[in-house]
Amino acid sequence: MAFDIEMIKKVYAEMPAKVEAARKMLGRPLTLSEKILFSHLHSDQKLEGFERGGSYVDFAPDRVAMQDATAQMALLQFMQAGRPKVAVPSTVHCDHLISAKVEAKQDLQVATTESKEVYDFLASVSNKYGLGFWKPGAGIIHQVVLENYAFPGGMMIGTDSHTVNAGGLGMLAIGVGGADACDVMAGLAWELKWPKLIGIKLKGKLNGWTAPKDVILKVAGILTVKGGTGAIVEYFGEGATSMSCTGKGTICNMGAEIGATTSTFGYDASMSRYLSSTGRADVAALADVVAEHLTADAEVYANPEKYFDQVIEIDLDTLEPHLNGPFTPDLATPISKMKEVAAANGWPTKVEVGLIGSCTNSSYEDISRAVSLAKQVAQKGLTTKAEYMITPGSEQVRYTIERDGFLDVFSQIGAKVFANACGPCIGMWERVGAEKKEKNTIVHSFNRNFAKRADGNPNTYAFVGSPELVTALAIAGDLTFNPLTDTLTNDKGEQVKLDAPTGDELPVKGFAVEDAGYQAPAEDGSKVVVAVDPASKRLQLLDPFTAWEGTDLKSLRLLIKAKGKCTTDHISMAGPWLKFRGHLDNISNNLLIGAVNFFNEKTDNVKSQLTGNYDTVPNTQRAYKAAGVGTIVVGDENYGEGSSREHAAMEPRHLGVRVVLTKSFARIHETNLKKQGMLALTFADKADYDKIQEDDSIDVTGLTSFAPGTPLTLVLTHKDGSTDTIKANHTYNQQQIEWFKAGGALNIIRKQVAG
Ligand code: MIC
Ligand code: SF4
Repeated sequence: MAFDIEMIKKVYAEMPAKVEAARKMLGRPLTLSEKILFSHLHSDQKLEGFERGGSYVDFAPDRVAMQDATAQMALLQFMQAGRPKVAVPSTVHCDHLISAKVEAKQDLQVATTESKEVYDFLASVSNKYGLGFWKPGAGIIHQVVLENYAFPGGMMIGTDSHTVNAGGLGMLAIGVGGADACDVMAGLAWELKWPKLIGIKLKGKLNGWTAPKDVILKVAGILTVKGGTGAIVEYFGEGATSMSCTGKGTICNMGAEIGATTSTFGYDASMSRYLSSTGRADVAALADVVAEHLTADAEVYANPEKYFDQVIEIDLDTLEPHLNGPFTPDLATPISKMKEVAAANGWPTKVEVGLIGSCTNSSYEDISRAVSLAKQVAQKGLTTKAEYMITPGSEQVRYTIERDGFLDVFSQIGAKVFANACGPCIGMWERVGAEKKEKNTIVHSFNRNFAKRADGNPNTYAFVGSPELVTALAIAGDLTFNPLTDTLTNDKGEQVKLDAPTGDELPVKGFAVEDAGYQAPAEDGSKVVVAVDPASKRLQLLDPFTAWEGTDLKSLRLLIKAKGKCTTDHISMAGPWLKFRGHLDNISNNLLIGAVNFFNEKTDNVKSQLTGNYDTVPNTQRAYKAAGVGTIVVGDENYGEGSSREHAAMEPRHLGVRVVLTKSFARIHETNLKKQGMLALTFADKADYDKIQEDDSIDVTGLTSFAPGTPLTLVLTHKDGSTDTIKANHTYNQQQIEWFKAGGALNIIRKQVAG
């Protein structure tokens, strides 16, 4: 039986009336996204025709999921909220802190020793406050959620940007910072700007070498890393219904890479099959009853232009396998063009390592299709040229693929199987030789490929592809190998072609697992003690941030003007820093160390206006803090793209940065800054970015009359005494302005829950 089945029953029982009320109010057919949004309005939220991209709306999500690297901060905040138990079903998943070094068993053992303190903390908080706990080794959050918790028509939030993966099962699943999760677990409303809607019609059917991954790689190429910002992407058409549920998950997962709020698909037979196969026939039966509400009204898909803000059509019959990269997930190259494009750009074409798995692509179908290629190595007298590595997404998948003999086939091509965890995808890869910083190429089926992400080497060129293509390229050892047309030389000197991959959508013998790694919370957690050692290097209880002083901000110093791409990886790096995710002061030592200083093009090297000398960003900022001098960070477009990690907002807050002023923000990061009581502003005129100089002293005025929709004024005083006055826009609503005034949203929650 499924977890929390009573909650699912309630959602379905209330859905028809809520959908009907919204349809009547709008007087038109509804998209699936709208049906889910309208049926999850918070009880205090009035039903109205919300403005897409404009209205802030209060929602009541059905559940919350958190992974260990973000759960620590989310739960440290929740502990301050003063509630005895979480208000909605919530889970914690231990997946980000396990390094990939030797192989699964050994690596897991090392992690459970090294991170014992953190795991014990998460387990005891979960036990006390009623959260489900998934132990290290159980799997990656999004895969475990898809296998156990996601349900068609539901709404969930998760403290990880790839929470969107659950759209594969027809949910609206949205990535948020820990403070948002904390609100929902504390029983408060969750606020989101009513999204715009992008419809993607999938014509035709996937065939041959083309996989679901190629759909999203293509979409990323079209929309770019910013193109989905503020929007929900809804997929439909014959290509959607003919695709597996887990394939849909892959597409939704990587929707994070185009900045989309989330992505989703209407309920169909593939979802019903997946639910039944993962032990949730009960959920499928319930969904069948309300099936008409779990997809858009027929008129919507017949005339999508009328109902979506943007419509894109992709023909799966002719879609080619793609490789996206290097260094950004939206640089899409069809495999047939790779020879030319790689040569023109000087990309290294020898593939050193192929990696499959991660939360994005580790379904049974993915693995079985990759196996069909691995089998051909022996059959056709080939050898695998590159190293090959697998990170299964869950223990259930791992156990099942082992039972079905897939791991044996992989081991014949020399594959390494790492723990069911994020591993190389998040820089927890102890890759031999990475410290030499050699220029090299890897291909993987993960979702992100920002510089240094996988192995810390800035000269690793990482390309994202389907598990099938990654496997073929690992066999060939060549980035430009096009398996559709090219041949390989075998041990007899013959030219052989790889046959197109084949596989099973779901295990014919069903899924199996011995210990899935789940730990239920205590019925009564009131006696459970959560201990945090004050001397700990990894955990630190939070102190509330101070409230706004009630005046304009005067004489802020420029900490850094970041140039170009500045993702959350640049602001708060992962990899070796993950171990400090529960200790705000210690992790603050990585503040912006990856950002490029506009004035000298260097990373982690900025001028201190206190001394005139250059130093690291954290040192410089700590000196400002000690001197009681507020600072400002300036950024370029889509600042804070990537992860949901709120550390990227809490670190600057903790160290005394007051304002982040950019050309534009990524959604989650902007909210995280607001939640922590920071000022997140954008240039009213983007060209004003050029007016910011290295020695500027900056005043922010208009704060005493800070109001929604009214821009603020910034006065830049340059070194030579001249000044520039510029306008800065913001998207704060009244509630968010209160957060700013209180010094952070948590200061308000604490009062609300107590009162
Ligand atoms: C990621 O893929 O970057 C992460 C690590 O999963 C992050 C969360 C984190 O920083 O902890 C995400 O995508 O939100
Ligand atoms: Fe883990 Fe990578 Fe998925 Fe993030 S994208 S949850 S790091 S596997």
